[in-house]
Amino acid sequence: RARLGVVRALSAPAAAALTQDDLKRLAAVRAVESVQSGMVLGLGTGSTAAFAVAEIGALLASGKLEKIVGVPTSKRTFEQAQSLGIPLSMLDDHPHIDLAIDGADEVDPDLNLVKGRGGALLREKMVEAASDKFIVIVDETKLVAGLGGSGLAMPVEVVQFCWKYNLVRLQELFKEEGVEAKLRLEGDKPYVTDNSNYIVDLYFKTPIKDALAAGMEIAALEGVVDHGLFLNMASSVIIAGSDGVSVKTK
Ligand code: ABF
Repeated sequence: RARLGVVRALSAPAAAALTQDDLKRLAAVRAVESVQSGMVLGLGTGSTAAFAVAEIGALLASGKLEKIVGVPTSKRTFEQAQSLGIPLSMLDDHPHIDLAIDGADEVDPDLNLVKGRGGALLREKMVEAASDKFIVIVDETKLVAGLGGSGLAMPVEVVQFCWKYNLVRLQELFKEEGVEAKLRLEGDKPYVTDNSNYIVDLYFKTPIKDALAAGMEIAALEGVVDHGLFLNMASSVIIAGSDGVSVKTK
């Protein structure tokens, strides 16, 4: 089980007045305290990660940080970071990343994650797997007792070719659990990832019993590119909630 680290409590009335965005920003700013000049940084995707990218941009602009190189996990993040003047690169040129900071959709008590509801799971997993340290930043709504337990999507990125075939195979894989598989849409068209793939969202009715086995079975299907189970990857999780900011470390 993860260890609960430093807790920096906010006073109750102050915390109660905070919006969800305030909590995301608090977690993001706390994570950026670990950034040091000269680092190669994995830049996450999503509304929480965007606060971290903004903070890194502000610290660079003020001269408090120098010589940072960012490796973005999506085209969206690339555009945000570029607009803030953060020097950018790719894994091809910087295959070793010092620290990645990113959000998550679900965090279980062992710091395993569901990610990818924002559609960027493949690049996130590649960049975060290449990182010495991966700090996850969430507000307290992302905490679950078991992955898949929120009733929301667990995404699987699949090639476009015969996507329906894979959707059916994914559904059959979890037939006993009664999982529903749906092609992710954007308007009335399939959602297309930055890597020109589709996403099949899996909806579990109960938490996934064995996430490691589930991840391996999903990944073994030909035509599956990757899935949103990020197991044993997070070094620590920063959680902002009404009681303050807490850090859970492996
Ligand atoms: C990324 O953005 C994803 O892995 C996850 O799907 C999503 C979380 O978004 P938000 O921070 O907006 O809740 O971190």
